[in-house]
Order: sequence, then structure tokens, then C-alpha cells
Amino acid sequence: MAMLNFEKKYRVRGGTLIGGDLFDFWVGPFFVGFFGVTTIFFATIGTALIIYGASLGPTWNIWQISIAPPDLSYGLALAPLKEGGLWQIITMCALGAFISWGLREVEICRKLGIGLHVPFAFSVAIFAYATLVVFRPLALGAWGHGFPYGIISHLDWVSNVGYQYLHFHYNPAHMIAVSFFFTTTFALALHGGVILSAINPGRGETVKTPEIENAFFRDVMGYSIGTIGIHRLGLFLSLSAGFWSAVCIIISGPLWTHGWPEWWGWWLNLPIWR
Ligand code: UQ2
Repeated sequence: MAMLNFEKKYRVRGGTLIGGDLFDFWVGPFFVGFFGVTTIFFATIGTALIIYGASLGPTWNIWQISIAPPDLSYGLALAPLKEGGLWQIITMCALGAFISWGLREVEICRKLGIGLHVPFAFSVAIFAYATLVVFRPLALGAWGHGFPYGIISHLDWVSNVGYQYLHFHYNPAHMIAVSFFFTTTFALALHGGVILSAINPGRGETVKTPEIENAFFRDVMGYSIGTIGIHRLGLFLSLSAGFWSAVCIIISGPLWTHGWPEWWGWWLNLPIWR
């Protein structure tokens, strides 16, 4: 923990978005801030409600515990606690905690005088979650379209919703999202591989510089994107994966209600085949 030596130097006052100096302090290594307090608040209530919901259920088997959204017949109304109301409050707590955490990241970025790339990246993950449990249910007119909170049950939900569109892999936005996920792992494999190899040369050899990393990729594929470039590319690829994931599910139902294989009829129906 050598970095703790000079960490105090960067532990600066100010940069808060709300509350001024009131919550501008640390507990051990953790910055608190107004949004640290709201994160703890929402996370604690949300977790307590999940445990309460589990206590009502038929099982304590961790794999089978599930907290379901309301029946479709409740539409966009609030449901009784044991009829999906718990799911609704837990969803509000989850979003409250996630957004609080993102804003706490913004405050820390402002303190340190760095860009807002990390909270922006996190906001894309929050956006993808909100698409599943808020935007799409709103567009379809019922909270019952959200996914259940359970390890196995959320997998069943994904499978069932997928088959509802016959073969979800024919969803063009899903294809784009999957391609971005794969490309992200490829880029991270290349990057992690080259960094570990440069920093961990053979016995008696010195640690290698970015010049050697550049030379490696130029030798292999005639092109090096550079040390900053690979991180820009990685951020772009991963955010694109999350963005297109949100797109592929928001268009399923609100925009396209048939099977996804049928969507490709536009190709077969082109007038050039006649
Ligand atoms: C690179 C570079 C790095 C890297 C990597 C590359 C020195 C340490 C991984 C190579 C990446 C390229 C050529 C882009 C590949 C394109 C896709 C879409 C995966 O050049 O600079 O810095 O880590």
C-alpha cells in the first residue's frame, strides 16, 4: 500500500455538487459526500427489502430466491407489496443507489480535476438497466414487463423473452451488441497481453517501453493504435456494447412484435429480386 503515502496530497476539499462542505469528508479510504450518504441509504433499504421479500417466498435456496414484478394486469399502477410492490420499491432503491454512486464519482472527478469518463461510462450501464426495468415497461404499458430479481429467474426471463421473438439472435441490434462484446474482449486480450508481456520480460531483461509495444503490433498487423488510443478504443467498444444492448431490447415489443427472423423479410422483399 505504498500509494497511501502520497494519497493525502490528492485528498482535496471542494468539488461537491450539493451540500457544500457538509458531507465533504472521508471515512477511512472512502470519500463520503452527500451522494455517499444517499448511496448507503438506498442500498440499505433495497437490500433489506430483498431479504424481506425472500423471507416471504417459498425458499431460502440462494439460486431459487426470486422477487417478481407485478402481474401485467396492474399496468403502470403501484401494486400491493406482496404482489410486486416490493419489486417496484426495490427498483427505485436500485436506481437511487446507482445514480447516487455515479454522482459521487462525478464529485470525486471534480476534486481531482480529471475528466468525467468514468461516471459517463457508469451512466451507460445504468441506462442499460433502466431500459430493462423502466423505459421498456413504460413503453409496453405494464411494470410486469420488467425482469424478476433472482439468480435463476432472471435467466428464465431472458430465455422466455428471447423465444417470444422466436429467435432473438436475428435481432439486428442484438447482433451489433454481441459483436461489440466480442470485440471488447478481443481488444482487452490484446491490451492485457501486451502490457503484461512488456512489463514482465525474461530474467535479466529490463521492463519494455511503449515503443516496443508499438513495434510488436506493427510487426504483427502493420498498425499500432497507440497507448492512449487503445484505451479510447476500449471505452468506445464497451460503451457501444452496453448501448446496443439497450437498443436491442427497447425495440423488441415497442417497435417490433413479430419474430425477429421475420424482420429480415425486408431483404427478401427488395424489388431487385423481381
Ligand atoms: C496497440 C497499443 C497498445 C495496445 C494494443 C494495441 C502501443 C499498449 C492492444 C493494438 C491494437 C490495435 C492495433 C487495434 C485493434 C483493433 C480492434 C478493433 C480490436 O497498438 O499501442 O498500447 O494495448
